[in-house]
Amino acid sequence: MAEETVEQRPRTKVCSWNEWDPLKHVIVGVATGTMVQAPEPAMQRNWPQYGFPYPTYGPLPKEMEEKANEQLDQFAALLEKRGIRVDRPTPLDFSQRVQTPDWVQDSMFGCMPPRDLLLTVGPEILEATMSQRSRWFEYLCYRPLLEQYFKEDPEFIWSAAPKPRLTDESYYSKTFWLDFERLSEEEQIEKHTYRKVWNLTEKEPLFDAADVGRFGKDLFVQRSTVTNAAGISWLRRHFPNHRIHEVTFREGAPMHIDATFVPLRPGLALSNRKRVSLEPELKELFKKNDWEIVECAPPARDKKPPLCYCSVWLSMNVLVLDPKTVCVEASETAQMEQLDKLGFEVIPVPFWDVAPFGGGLHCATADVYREGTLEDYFPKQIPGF
Ligand code: DAV
Repeated sequence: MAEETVEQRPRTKVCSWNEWDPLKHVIVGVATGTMVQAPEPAMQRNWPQYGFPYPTYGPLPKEMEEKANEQLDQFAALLEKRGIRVDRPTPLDFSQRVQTPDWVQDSMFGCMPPRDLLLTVGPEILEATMSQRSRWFEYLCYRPLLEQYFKEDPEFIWSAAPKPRLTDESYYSKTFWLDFERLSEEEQIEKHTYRKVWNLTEKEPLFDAADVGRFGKDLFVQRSTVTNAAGISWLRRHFPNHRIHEVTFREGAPMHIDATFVPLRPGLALSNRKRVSLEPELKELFKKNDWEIVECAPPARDKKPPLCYCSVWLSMNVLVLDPKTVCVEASETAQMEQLDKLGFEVIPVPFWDVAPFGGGLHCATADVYREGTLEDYFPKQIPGF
């Protein structure tokens, strides 16, 4: 019998410094078993029009799940056909009740959006803290892959941010989202976005990986409903060789930067036409370093689909395969045209059936390997930003 050793033949390389270098290896999520989450201090779902009034919870309908998995499988096959290695997570039984010494939570969530959880920075994959109890154990879905990469790539740095306690002290209110829903978007922005405070307290560092936009040496991290100031402070100390820029956009309930501010290639980023940056320094920094920021095209939809917590701006949640090639959701014709005019080969990918399971093409993926090196794309900095 072959002896098991820690270090085996290096079949795998983990490395990715930005969102645009040539993609060679990626994780694509799986929709199976995804839940409308049971209520918890971090989240209260209330979708009476779709059969899930607060506080009910349960799996998303099977026929929706089948359609989503079909689109995910087709997307994975498309990437493989282009020579990109694709791995898939292992779903757990997300309907199970989970607990830690501090709390009991009646359901988990799912593993469609690996981007939320896995932050790849160079040879490192960092498991984010997450901020919802229903997503506390989600990292387990990715452990079979991370264990394999650890064996196959002797240079892979595998790390996890401190697991948060997520006691009631991490939240201002147990009914935050029920109350928040009653505010108009202008009230949400006035009361919360301008103050950069939603339901997360600063008790402990909390962040989702998808609030980080990777531009080489510069990481742009969004303060959001799932990422607090302590989370950003933790990231700053964890990546001392990077420059971490905290950013906020004019939007009621920000969650994840990848439908708001998205790099396309060196010198070019796509910004949400509605969600304006609240830090003038962001624009200044880009201008100073000869980066162009273009406003995204109008989305194809004016309403999000049933049971979907993401917005219509998934239209700009694109996956860049290399600086000349980009995957865009197939019905987002205006977005496709705009990227075509900007010089990209645009690959249309049908993906809206995946949205209720946690996002678009960027959310549904996590980089393992992009060819390329760490570069400084913003040598002229703005003091204090
Ligand atoms: O703006 O709808 C989408 C990203 C979810 N991972 C939004 C957030």
